[in-house]
Amino acid sequence: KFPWFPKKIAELDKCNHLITKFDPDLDQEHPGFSDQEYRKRRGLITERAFNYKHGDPLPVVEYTTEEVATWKEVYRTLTGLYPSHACRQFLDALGQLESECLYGEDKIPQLRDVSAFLKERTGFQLRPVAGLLSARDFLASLAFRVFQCTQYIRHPSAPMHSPEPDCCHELLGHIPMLADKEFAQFSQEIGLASLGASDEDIEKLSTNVLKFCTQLYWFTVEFGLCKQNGTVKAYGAGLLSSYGELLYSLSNEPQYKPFDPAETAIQPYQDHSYQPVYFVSESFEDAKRKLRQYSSTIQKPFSIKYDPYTCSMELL
Ligand code: H2B
Ligand code: FE
Repeated sequence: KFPWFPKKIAELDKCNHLITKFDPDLDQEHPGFSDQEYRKRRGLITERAFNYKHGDPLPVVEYTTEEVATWKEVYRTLTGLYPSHACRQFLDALGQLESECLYGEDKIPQLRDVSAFLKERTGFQLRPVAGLLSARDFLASLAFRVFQCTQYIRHPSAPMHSPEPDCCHELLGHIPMLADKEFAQFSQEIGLASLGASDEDIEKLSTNVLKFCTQLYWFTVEFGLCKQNGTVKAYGAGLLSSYGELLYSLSNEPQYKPFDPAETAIQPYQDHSYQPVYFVSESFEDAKRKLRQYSSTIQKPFSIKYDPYTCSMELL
């Protein structure tokens, strides 16, 4: 027996379980915890995400002057580092987003426009989400090439760091990479591997499939590094949206390991500070090949194929 999982894209409406550990209403460490105005504003934005159903037009948020100022600061600081620190695929996509006037320091991009941009390139589309989603729900949406995006912005007192995902993290960290074909496919395949994973541990993984996929996602999509022309560059969204960790990850302080799914599965991770270890991929092609090789050894009671014509899962 395996847990329920979405078979059709519209069933992502049921994949809405939030994790509240970094919520500004509950987490005293959150920079917005004692700011009533900020929490009220967040509430307005997240309410629309809560009520969103598949097929609805993506909500348009009228950002305030203060919110745009936060974006501008983050945008300026990070774009200064990208040419030397970000991988080629990221820089290419960011260049396109800027030349199509979707990205710039003066306005926060709208999910609606960004979703259309991605759909044309890799078939990925966006869905609004109210906060940090459970790993199961988050990974399930990737299997449908749907990326769940928050729309609120971090607190103005801490523009360089956010303990939880916010629109700077999604738009600057994740979106440009999702415009790359190889990377998009890699992301979808992590999602597919997670579907219907039971909570029982598998001896071979020394953990369960869901945790395996979560760790894999963490050390690649969020904190991955890759080799390019003999140097190491960043492609993980957690790095590309954090000035401090982007610098640190490419300094000589942290430890590097070659990307290997079995290794990422057992590497403990940090969600309160910088990672002590990063995994370096040879290329996305190579990462995808290793992931496939590895996930083909995971026994599931069924095999699954995504049908892009009907946007549904075929169980074989
Ligand atoms: N939820 C949201 N809203 N954004 C994320 O980037 C995210 C998430 N990442 N839930 C997930 C968890 C990731 O850390 C893994 C799969 O647990
Ligand atoms: Fe993320």
